[in-house]
Amino acid sequence: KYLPKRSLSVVGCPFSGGQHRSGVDIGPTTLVERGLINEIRTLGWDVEFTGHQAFAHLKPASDPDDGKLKNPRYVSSVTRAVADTVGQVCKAGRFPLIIGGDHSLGIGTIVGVMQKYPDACVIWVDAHADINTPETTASGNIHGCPLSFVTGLANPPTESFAWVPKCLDFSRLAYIGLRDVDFHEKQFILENNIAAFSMHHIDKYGIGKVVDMALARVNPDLSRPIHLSFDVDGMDPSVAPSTGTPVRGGLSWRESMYICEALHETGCLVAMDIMEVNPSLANTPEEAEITISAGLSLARCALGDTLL
Ligand code: 4U7
Ligand code: MN
Ligand code: MN
Ligand code: MN
Repeated sequence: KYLPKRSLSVVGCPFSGGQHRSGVDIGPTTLVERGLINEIRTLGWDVEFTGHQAFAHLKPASDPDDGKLKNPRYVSSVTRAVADTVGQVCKAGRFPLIIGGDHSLGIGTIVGVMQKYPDACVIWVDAHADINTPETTASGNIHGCPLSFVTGLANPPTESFAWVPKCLDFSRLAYIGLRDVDFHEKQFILENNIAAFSMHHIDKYGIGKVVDMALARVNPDLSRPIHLSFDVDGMDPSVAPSTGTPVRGGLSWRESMYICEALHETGCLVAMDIMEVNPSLANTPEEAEITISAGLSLARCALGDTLL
């Protein structure tokens, strides 16, 4: 609907500054090494990939906490650069496939997508709600905060993030897969009437119905572009163990792929994040392997790998 040409740019974001565990920065390099580009080409996409984003030069010599927030300047510069890149890709009529990296990158991907598609909705697949504010975050890890920054719940979030526009209305955000939501985040979701489908709803209604209900809330006539932000910890640790903040009781392999397939089917998908793949946290080679396969498979399913 929005991208008649099937052209795509892979935006590799080797970045781990939004949380404290190292290794999530090798997520994108590993996905590309394992054949991501070719798999997408096989689906008929014209794929542009000119190497991963370089962030090292954005790291300040000193980056003291901003209130509770950790690495505030570094996360701010990196997400700002990502917003620029994603904005350019979208404006060129291409689909940005952003591979992380930790989920603080979502600040950049959402701001970038909104530059071209200001009325886009966001489907956030995650065990977590990632909507802590600089005041409510217990960890200070910015990967738990991106949605408070872009929705304006905390805007401007802090001095270091003064550039972030309020660009996502609560009525255009839907969660799928939630099961580890902090106390204040629950209040924010309820107070702002955000569409939130937890694992409980998936058990109750099934994933098919839940995707329909999520779309009915944020994109009832399929008249809006969709940005899918997929945190692999939304998946169950049995199928995506290599991630920084795994939570039991998550989406099965098929439920995860179904979400991507169903969003592809809408014809409205204009951008996708695959975040929090951290191969270095695997306890066995198999754990890394299945998590990387999951990442590759999510991309294929969202990009039109269908049998029928
Ligand atoms: B992820 C957490 F407290 N809510 O704020 C926090 F439980 O991008 C976790 O979804 C955030 O992986 C997880 O630190 C961020 C915590
Ligand atoms: Mn997340
Ligand atoms: Mn998460
Ligand atoms: Mn995580």
